[in-house]
This record gives sequence, structure tokens and C-alpha cells, in this order.
Amino acid sequence: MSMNELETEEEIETTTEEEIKEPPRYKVLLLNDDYTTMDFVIEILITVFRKSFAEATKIMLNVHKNGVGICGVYPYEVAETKVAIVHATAQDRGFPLRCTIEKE
Ligand code: TYC
Repeated sequence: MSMNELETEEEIETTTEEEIKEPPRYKVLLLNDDYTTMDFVIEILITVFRKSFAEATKIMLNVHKNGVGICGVYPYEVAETKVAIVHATAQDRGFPLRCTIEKE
């Protein structure tokens, strides 16, 4: 192999770093309000965020108490899709439930 076919050590390191870099992840944050029922929030956490009933109850009560809480962490498009499903479902049922995403 001739010298110009060889990658320099620096090139090899750069390539490797790019290959192992994980895609950025986004937290989906659920916001408290005074009108959405606790049962509906639990239903959303089970169906959209795949939580168990016990975990969904814990998350809902934490948001109720502290104003905001994490439902899950996902790649950007998955997080955005879940937010859109929550907003569409809440609007359909007449609840003002809101959630948002935040880069991890
Ligand atoms: N605070 C609401 C109530 O008392 C319950 C609730 C919890 C609403 C979490 C939104 O993200 C939320 N009915």
C-alpha cells in the first residue's frame, strides 16, 4: 500500500468519532393546568408514552405538584410526533393539556 492510500491517524480518529456520535435526544415535558383531569393525563402517559399505570400515576402526580415533569426522552422527530398526538387528543377531548420538548 502506498503512503497516500493510508489514512493519517488524525483522519482515522475523526471518522471514528463521527460514526459513534449519538443523535441528539429531546425530553418531552408535560405541563400542569387546572382543568385537565388526572385520569386523562394518566391515559395519555399510558397510551402515548407507553408507561405502566403505576409509573403514569407517579409522573402525573409529580407534574400536578411541581408544574412540569418528564414523560420520556426521544430522537427529535419521535418527540415532536408525541407532542402533536398529545395536543390533538387533548383538543379532541376538550382539555387544555400542553407539553413541549427540550434538548437534553
Ligand atoms: N392539575 C390537574 C388537576 O388537578 C391534573 C393535571 C396533572 C393536569 C398533570 C395536567 O399535566 C397535568 N385536575
